[in-house]
Amino acid sequence: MNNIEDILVTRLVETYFMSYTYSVVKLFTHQTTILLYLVKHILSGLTRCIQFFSAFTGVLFLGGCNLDTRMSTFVTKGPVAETQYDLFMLTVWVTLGIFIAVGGAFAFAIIKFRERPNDDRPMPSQGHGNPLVEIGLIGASILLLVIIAVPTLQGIWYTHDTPEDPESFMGAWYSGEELAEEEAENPLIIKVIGYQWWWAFEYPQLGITTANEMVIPAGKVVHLELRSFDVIHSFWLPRIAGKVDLIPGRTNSMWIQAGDNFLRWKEKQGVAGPEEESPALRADYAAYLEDEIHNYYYGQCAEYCGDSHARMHFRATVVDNEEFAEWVIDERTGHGTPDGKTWDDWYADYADNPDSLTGDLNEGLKLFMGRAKCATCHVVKGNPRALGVAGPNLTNVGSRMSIAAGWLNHRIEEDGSIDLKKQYDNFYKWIKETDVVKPGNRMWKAGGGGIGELIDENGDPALLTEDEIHKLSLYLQSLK
Ligand code: HEC
Ligand SMILES: [Cu+2]
Repeated sequence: MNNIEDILVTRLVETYFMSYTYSVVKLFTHQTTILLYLVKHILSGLTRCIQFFSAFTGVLFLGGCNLDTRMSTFVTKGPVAETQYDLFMLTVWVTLGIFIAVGGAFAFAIIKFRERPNDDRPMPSQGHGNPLVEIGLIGASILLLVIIAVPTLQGIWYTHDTPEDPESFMGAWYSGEELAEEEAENPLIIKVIGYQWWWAFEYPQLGITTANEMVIPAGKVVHLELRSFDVIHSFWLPRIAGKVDLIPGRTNSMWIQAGDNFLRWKEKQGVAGPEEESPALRADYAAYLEDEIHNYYYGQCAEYCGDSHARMHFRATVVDNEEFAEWVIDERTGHGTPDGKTWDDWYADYADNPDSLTGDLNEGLKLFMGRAKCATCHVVKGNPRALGVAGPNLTNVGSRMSIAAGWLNHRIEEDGSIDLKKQYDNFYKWIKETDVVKPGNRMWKAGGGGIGELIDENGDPALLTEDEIHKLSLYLQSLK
């Protein structure tokens, strides 16, 4: 029902933001055609001419309003996005030059040789096949393409080859323990796995996995390995890096960096010499990371991948080194039982005397492990029996700012905190009508395993009741 609408919206969004060369060239070719058409048809009336130009500039101004959105490719945070932005602008200038030259010649010809009333001038001489002009134009086109192609290729290699930056080596900034020795000279590695329609983020060096909201340190190189579980997806975190596809059966790689490293930042500040180093300068750099980079970034799957593609978002939380280490510990520790029993005791009660486990959270957990079958698809770190991997890892899901791969938000934009009421509503809504929130998703129907297919002892459909959903929602909120 919503699919066509989703596809349309996604396509529009994609087209709008797309920074591929061909779209730019196309845009300008179209503009030339439209402009010529308009010039031809409105020249007779000066008023219409004025209308046209005010509309044209109006459109330009409207475009200007949108540059600083949360998924803008124009407000870059870090070297990868910056390189891609520079390439985009180079392409814009080259194509703008072509547009002005071609459009100008066209407009000139149309105006100069237009038909006038009672025009009895003879037909101008018709020239054809001047070798100098033809070779010149071909040469100019080749030159322009080379001007675009060389930095494009450089940009592709730049994005692909993770730089060796000693300041980004895990050993240089990661303050948590348990770092295997050989990892000290590697950057942080994250395995990004695309699923219809959500993302898993594995941190192999740290032994943790999270979903839909990746956490990365500010100013450090992060190496990404991109894989897909099913169809082609595309990783796109506009402010930090452009798109790279996740392709079934192969691993693509790229690197990202939220903010500049010390060296690059110094160069931009115009601080002399790469060797320049002082505590005051370091403090300024730390302030730059804190004020400009430390933030919450919005990403989106950028390759049409099925029903809920438009609802396959993700987030990147950029934190400082200490916060990162704390987050890793939180993720590793996971969760205990609602009233502090050991898991062994809880499971003993659950088997022998489930009625002794009372209270909303215990009820929620019992449903999670039992009738609602949540644990068959979801991991909750700490809980030794919640080991399912068909869905997102739910460790600390109560601390995340969104669920359903970023589609249901509960982040308060002003201060970055969680709106608890909204969070509850989102969990509730998600469990109650998963299929409506994200059409086609794999939690609702999974070939006899999804929650839209729950059955009772007699084999009759038995969807979760409102009270059950309430308790499950409270339980999920407590996972933080
Ligand atoms: C058949 C496997 C399966 C079962 C059973 C299942 N889930 Fe899921 N769950 C998924 C999948 C797949 C997703 C990702 C859906 C998407 O975003 O497209 C998901 C997503 C979620 C999310 C959002 C996580 C995030 O970070 O976006 C929550 C919360 C969740 N499930 C809770 C539950 C609860 C509670 C139950 C039990 C009532 C449950 N799930 C049962 C597969 C399952
Ligand atoms: Cu996708």
